Amino acid sequence: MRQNKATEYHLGLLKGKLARLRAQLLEPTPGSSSSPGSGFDVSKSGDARIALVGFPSVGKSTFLSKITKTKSEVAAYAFTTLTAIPGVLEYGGAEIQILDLPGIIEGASEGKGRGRQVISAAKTSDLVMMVLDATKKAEQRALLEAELEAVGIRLNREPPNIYLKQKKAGGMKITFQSPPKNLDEKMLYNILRDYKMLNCEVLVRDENGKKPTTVDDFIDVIMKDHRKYIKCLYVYNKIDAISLPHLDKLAREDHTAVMSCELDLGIMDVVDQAWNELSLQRIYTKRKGIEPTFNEALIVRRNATIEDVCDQVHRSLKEGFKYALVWGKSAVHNPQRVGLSHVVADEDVVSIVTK
Ligand SMILES: Nc1nc2c(ncn2[C@@H]2O[C@H](COP(=O)(O)OP(=O)(O)OP(=O)(O)O)[C@@H](O)[C@H]2O)c(=O)[nH]1
Ligand SMILES: [Mg+2]
Repeated sequence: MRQNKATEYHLGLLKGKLARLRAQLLEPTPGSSSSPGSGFDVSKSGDARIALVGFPSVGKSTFLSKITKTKSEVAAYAFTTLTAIPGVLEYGGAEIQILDLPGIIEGASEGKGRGRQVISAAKTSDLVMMVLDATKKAEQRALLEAELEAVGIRLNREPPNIYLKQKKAGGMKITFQSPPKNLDEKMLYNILRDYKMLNCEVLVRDENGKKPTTVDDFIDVIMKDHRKYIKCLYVYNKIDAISLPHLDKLAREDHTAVMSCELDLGIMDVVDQAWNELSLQRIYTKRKGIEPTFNEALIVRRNATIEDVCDQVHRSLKEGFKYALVWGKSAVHNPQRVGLSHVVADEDVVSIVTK
C-alpha cells in the first residue's frame, strides 16, 4: 500500500478528533444520570486485583472456582455469569482479589451485552487475565484486545516517551529529539489546536532501536487521563482438547500461560505467573525473639526499600527507626543489618529496630 504523506496527515487529525469524541461518549461527566462507563459495584479489596476477561464459555468461572473458595456458576451455555463475582486468592500471605466477569462479545466497547461495564471493571484491575479457549481460532485474542484498546486500555505497554506540558502562555513549542519517522510538526500542531491546547511544550523522545513514535502514541499522551497501562497475562484454557504441536506453539507466546481446568493441569503455574506479572513482593515481619508469621505478609511493589516497608506498617515508624535486620534473598548474610534505603526482595523476613 502506498503511504501518502497527505493521507497520513489527515488520518492523524481524524484520529485525534475521534479519540476526543469517543472519550466523551464513553465517559460522560460524573453526575449524569446514566453512566454507561461505570463498572460493576464491587469494592476493591486485598493487595491487588486481577480481572478475568474473555469471550463466553472459555472457563473463567471454572478457573475462579479452582483458585478461590468462591463458587461462580459454571455451565456449558454462554453468558452464565451475568455480573462481577469477586473471589479472594491467597498467595503466600498476600490476598489477591479475582474478579470473574461476564463473557464479552465483539462490539462490547460500544455497549453490546454488558460489555462496557465489563471493560470498565477490567480497567480498575492491576492485571488483566485474558482467558482464551485453546480450541478456538487465534483471532479471538486480537478481537478482545481491540475491544479493550477502544476504551483506552493499553496492555503490556509503557506510556509513550513523549513529554507534554500545558502552559499558560507562550504558544506551542514542539521539539523532536531525532528526525521523526511518522510525525511532523504541522500534524501535531493541528491536533493540539483541535484539543484547544494552544500553549504547550512537546518533546518527542524517539529512542534508537525502539519502535518510532506514531500519531496514536501522541494522541494517547494528550488523552493520558483516559488511558490505562495494564499488564496482561494471556491464559489458554482447555488444552485437554488440542494437539501437542498446537499446545507447544501457544505456550511459547509472550506473557502466555496454558492450562486445563477440567484436568487440573497447569493451574498453579498460571497463578505463579500472574503473581510474577503483578510484580509484588511479600515481606514477612518479625518481632525480636519471636518466629516470623508466614500467613500474613506486607505487600510492596518491586524495588521497594525498607523505608516502604516501614510506611506499610505505620506512618510514623520511620521516625524512630534505628536499623533493620533482613533475612532472605536481599541479604548478603543472614541476618544483614541495613538502613532505610536497602532494597528488599520477595519473601524477605524483616525485623525493624527502633530507638
Ligand atoms: N474441555 C474443557 N472444558 C472446560 C475446561 N474448563 C471449563 N470447561 C467447560 O467450559 C464450559 C464453560 O465454563 P465456564 O467456566 O462457565 O465459562 P465462563 O468463561 O465463565 O462462561 P461465561 O460466564 O458464560 O462467560 C463449561 O461447560 C465447563 O465445564 C477445560 O479445561 N477443558
Ligand atoms: Mg462465567
